[in-house]
Amino acid sequence: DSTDITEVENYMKSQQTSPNPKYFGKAEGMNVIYVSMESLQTFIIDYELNGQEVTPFLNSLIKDDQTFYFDHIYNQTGQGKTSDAEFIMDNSLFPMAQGAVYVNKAQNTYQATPAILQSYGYTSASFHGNYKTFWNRNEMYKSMGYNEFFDAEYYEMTDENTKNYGMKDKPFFKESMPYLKRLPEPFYAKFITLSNHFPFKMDEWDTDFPLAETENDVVNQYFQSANYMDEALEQFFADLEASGLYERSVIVLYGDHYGISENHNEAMEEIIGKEITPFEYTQLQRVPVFIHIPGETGGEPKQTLGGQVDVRSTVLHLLGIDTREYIDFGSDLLSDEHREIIPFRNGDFTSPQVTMINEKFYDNTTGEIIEDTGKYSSIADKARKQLEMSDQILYKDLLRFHTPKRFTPINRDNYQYVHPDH
Ligand code: GP9
Ligand code: MN
Repeated sequence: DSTDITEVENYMKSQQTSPNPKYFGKAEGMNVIYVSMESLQTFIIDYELNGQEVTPFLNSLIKDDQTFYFDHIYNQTGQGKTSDAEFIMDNSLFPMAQGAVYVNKAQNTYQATPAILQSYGYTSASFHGNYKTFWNRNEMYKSMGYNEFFDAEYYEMTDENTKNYGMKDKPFFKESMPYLKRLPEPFYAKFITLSNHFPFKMDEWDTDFPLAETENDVVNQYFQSANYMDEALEQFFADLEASGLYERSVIVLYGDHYGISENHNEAMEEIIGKEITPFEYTQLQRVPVFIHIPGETGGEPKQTLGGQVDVRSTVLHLLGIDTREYIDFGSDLLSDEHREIIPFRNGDFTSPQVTMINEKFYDNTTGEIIEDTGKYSSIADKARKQLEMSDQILYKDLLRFHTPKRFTPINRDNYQYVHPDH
């Protein structure tokens, strides 16, 4: 019923973050390229393995004038992993507490980024070197309004080019370029990398980067595999420059979720040189976010506390799009009004002073447990409220009743992802 959407709409009005006039519209009309960086966690940025940088290209982007780097963004994914991260990025809603929203709620009504950008003349496409039915993407993409889906069928899935779920990142980006160049501009394109996936084992001919030297193969291999992704990204950026697209595109790179689970804490303690308490484990849930904007000055790494849910309004504001019309749980990372209560999908949260893990509050400065004076549980209530509202939207399919101005609702029948040879 429609009273529920009214409640959500009123809540949104009370939560609005005004765009920062310094950045609003600075990338108006540009192409938008997102890269989902498989399993990339923030701890590995600037990390040196025996004096050797693991991600030299990403590290160089931090120093690049035109890149905004955020080092305090927490992943908010649940069991839907990569697909949850995609969902959050495109919808600014939270994924589900159980199961994957891509699998369970693909038929719902959404007002996702590809659909929003359509009314501004954009074409959209997703690129991924795995088959289209994985994570039910071919169904969910219809609801989100993706015009094209370049899945495994568009790539040379040879033994040499693939491992684990599909394409290795270097051939994936290489083979994507001709398709990307053919898209009408402006476009919104999403690249979902794959080879830095658990258990991170590489084919020896693909790398000469050393393994880490803990007792744990998964952890050791992670460094090699992350280094390979970094090289693939460097190659992609070079190809974008050569094609001319680089100068007319905002590029957003984000880590999708953790790569190394708590089963590997012992080896990870060696890596980060600290005991992994619940508080430290939460710090490991940070994922890097880079936004490259031609002609803008990114400055020093930004410690703004945020979640993946905050990226969409940041980007839409850069494009000069007012997000007030949309149901959006995020808050522009570049705004002075940015909200810093970051819910995690399990109901925990972090905020500037305090982090809640399993009903316990931790002081962010000391990492020690602290008593609540009542103040912290009221922050917990605010975090929970956001998750509850978002859950209501998914369970009751409430966006059916929300009608933003300048938005054409998506008709799923207009979308299908069939390779031309079929
Ligand atoms: C599979 C890829 C990896 O297509 O997205 O999925 P993950 O296991 O990381 O969710
Ligand atoms: Mn993933």
